[in-house]
Amino acid sequence: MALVNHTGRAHNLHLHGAHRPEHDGWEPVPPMSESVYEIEAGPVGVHPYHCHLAPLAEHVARGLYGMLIVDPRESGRRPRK
Ligand SMILES: [Cu+2]
Repeated sequence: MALVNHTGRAHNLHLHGAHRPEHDGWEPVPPMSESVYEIEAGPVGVHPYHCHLAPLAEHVARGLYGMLIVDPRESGRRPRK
């Protein structure tokens, strides 16, 4: 997954999940640049991510967060009732 920073401030994409430390998203991505995070989809579940630069609450309040949902490969996600 890639973070393309078209803003005038540095951001990053800190991942909460299983991945190699060098792709943990702590490094700032300067304005008008991008960073690619190499991660594997797993384990099954919900993996939040967010910008982790100060002031963190401001970055998150402006919507710099999200989640990856990893479904089981064989069975997929059960239909909602
Ligand atoms: Cu940010």
